[in-house]
Amino acid sequence: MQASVINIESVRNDFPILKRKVHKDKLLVYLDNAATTQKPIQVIEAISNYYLNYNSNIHRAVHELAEEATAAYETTRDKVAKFINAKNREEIVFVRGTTEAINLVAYAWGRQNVQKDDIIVTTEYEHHSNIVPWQLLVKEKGAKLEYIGVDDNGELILDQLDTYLATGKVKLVTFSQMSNVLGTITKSEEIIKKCHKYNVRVLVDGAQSVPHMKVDLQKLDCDFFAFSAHKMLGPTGVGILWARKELLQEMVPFNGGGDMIREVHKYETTWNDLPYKFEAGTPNIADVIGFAAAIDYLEKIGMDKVREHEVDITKYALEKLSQIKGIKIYGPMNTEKRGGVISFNLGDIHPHDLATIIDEDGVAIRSGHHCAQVLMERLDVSATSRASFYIYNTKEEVDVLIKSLNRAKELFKL
Ligand code: C6P
Repeated sequence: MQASVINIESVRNDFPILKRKVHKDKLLVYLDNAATTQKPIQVIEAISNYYLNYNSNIHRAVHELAEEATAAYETTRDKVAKFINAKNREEIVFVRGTTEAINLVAYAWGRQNVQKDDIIVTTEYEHHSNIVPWQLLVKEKGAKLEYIGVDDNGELILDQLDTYLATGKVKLVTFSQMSNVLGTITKSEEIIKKCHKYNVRVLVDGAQSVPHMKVDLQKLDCDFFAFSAHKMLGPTGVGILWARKELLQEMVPFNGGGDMIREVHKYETTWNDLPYKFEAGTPNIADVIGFAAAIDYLEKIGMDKVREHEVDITKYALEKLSQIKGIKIYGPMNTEKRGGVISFNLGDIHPHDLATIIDEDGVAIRSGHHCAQVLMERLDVSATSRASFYIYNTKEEVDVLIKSLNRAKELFKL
């Protein structure tokens, strides 16, 4: 195995699924990490330990099991706050994922703050979850949705933001800190500074950034931030909405029910403290507890090393992929500007056909529109193939990908 800043051999041993064979005898080469990552044994055990030993509802009963479950659940909140350097633990709201976090803001903040003719600005490289909630909101309010365009290098055309801000009508600017298709890392701090000069709120979609690089929310200085546990070794069904305390205090609840109330009377209810005001009903206790083990795992490696490893493997993959005749790679080629997500098309082979062929060799990639159809329109394609890396991937696995792509080329006589 080629050298890396991460002890890959030891890391891979923590992921039972990586020993799995697919199509009878092909060792799994998992390159679909932008969709969801695999889970280390530590995360799997944290979840089963909860169910085996202290399964209980939280924030309600006083028995020992309930106390243990509540403590473990709240420990995850502290770990998340530290991981992203949030100022206050009350600003960390557990939700189901990035999608729910953005919908929560569009509903609870957007419906209170966005009026007719106001503008929400998003970008052409957003995931559908950072487009559709805003479309719903602007339709309801008679407001407008505008897009920052993407240039031919896969980067945002930031001059367009200046034009929108100059109208004085922008209420919110939102963007992904890393594109899930192009891998482009957004110039987030620059955008946020500009927006704040105009007193415009900013929501950052961190679904593809938090798993892969150090994110410091106090430095970033945005107003809302969303990400998902399952893209960073954690379980599915857990996500985080972070928002400034003052904003969460002003916002109306998203869901009504248990745990989010202080007092309920026949016709009036008062709200619980933050963050519980936004966590109605029995939450996903087991998976929130499992998420803490994922954070511990990443912190033990160190996010700087996670990034360094991915830059190294991405550089290698870009070099090797570029040598394949007929390939078109999307997004910046400079690894300082991008993360470990590489979208490409090979001749006129449909991405689904390509993905099916290389799956026969054990290589799992994603093909399709990647929930980014606005970007597909911009790129003038209906779909792409996408390989995406994480801490356990190796250059040898990139070699398997390349070999498999060459086999597909031969099959299609390209
Ligand atoms: N992207 C992908 O294969 P959820 O599904 O709520 O955990 O995350 C949604 C989401 C939001 N923003 C970005 C930038 C994302 O990449 C995703 C999820 C996956 O690219 C699944 S579609």
